[in-house]
Amino acid sequence: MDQLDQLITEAQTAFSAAPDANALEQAKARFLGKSGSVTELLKGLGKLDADARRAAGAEINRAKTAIETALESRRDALRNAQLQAQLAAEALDVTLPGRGLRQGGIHPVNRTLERVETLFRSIGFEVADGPEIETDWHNFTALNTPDNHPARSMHDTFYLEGASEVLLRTHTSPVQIRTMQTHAAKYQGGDMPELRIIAPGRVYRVDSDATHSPMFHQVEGLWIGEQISFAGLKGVVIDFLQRFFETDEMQVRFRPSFFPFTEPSAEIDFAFMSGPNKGRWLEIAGCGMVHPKVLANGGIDADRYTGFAFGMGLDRLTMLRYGVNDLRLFFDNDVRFLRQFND
Ligand code: 2NM
Repeated sequence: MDQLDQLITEAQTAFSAAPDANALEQAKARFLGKSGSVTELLKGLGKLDADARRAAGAEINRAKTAIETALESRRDALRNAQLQAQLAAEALDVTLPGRGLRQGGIHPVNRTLERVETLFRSIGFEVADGPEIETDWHNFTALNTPDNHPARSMHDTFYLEGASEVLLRTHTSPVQIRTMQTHAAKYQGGDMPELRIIAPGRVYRVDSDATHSPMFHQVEGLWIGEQISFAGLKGVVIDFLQRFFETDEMQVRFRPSFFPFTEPSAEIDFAFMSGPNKGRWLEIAGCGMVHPKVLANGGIDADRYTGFAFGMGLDRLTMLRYGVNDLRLFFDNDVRFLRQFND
């Protein structure tokens, strides 16, 4: 049986020397394969008589098991080595500090919006909103805009395809109409409390150059009650402009103008009394006393209540506050531009 022990040793040596799984399988064939040493020994058993065959068979099987065990243990060792190598190659230092999340920022126009909302809320206004896709009635007719008014033309207003009475709102006034209607309906036949709202949001006009974008942002204000006057309008607007631009060193003027939805109407200009824009009149808003027909379209008793309204561009407010000279910068969304408002 020296021969068998030697065979076992030979196999163990061969398996240990196999550098990888392939070499190991080839080494295995030399001992356990179809014409391997162990198989040949088993084939030789037929020539022995029964007793000798039983004894030799047992010994050969013991050797075979020992070789198989050696094979299995080498397979394990190679698998393990391979796994260790892979783990080492894919090593990850979980104790490293994270790279951090790149933080987003508030868009400058939204900064202005938040500021405008805060300022108006502080004097008792609520923020109203409504649909950007509007009916011709809410956007024009209810606002006393004549059928032949140029603003209604397809050169100025985006109409939805195949729908002559559905359009992208050209101002946020339809929100004012809708809010008036809801408010008036709530107090039908009784005393109606004052309505004080601003309506900010996206509006759309067929227009595109350095100072006009087909989509821009507007905020409109509306104050309706029993004693609401143009004097109140001037107070609210002047106070807002001084607080928004953080200076009292400012002149404000109301220039007579015309809007279908207000009477009388005015354009509002202001001029800084110091700083780089000192003495230059800047157009900032339009305003007026809400036309009685518009109040009536909002369901409000125009014999009892009056109101003022004003509208201005949030984009323009933002340009003036931060000294931005091209409106399109707000819509390119180049982070190098936007980051400057978030440092
Ligand atoms: C402006 C200028 C003047 C305005 C009118 C109304 C409504 F719906 F109450 F009649 N809201 N906003 C208005 C008036 C808007 O924007 C330049």
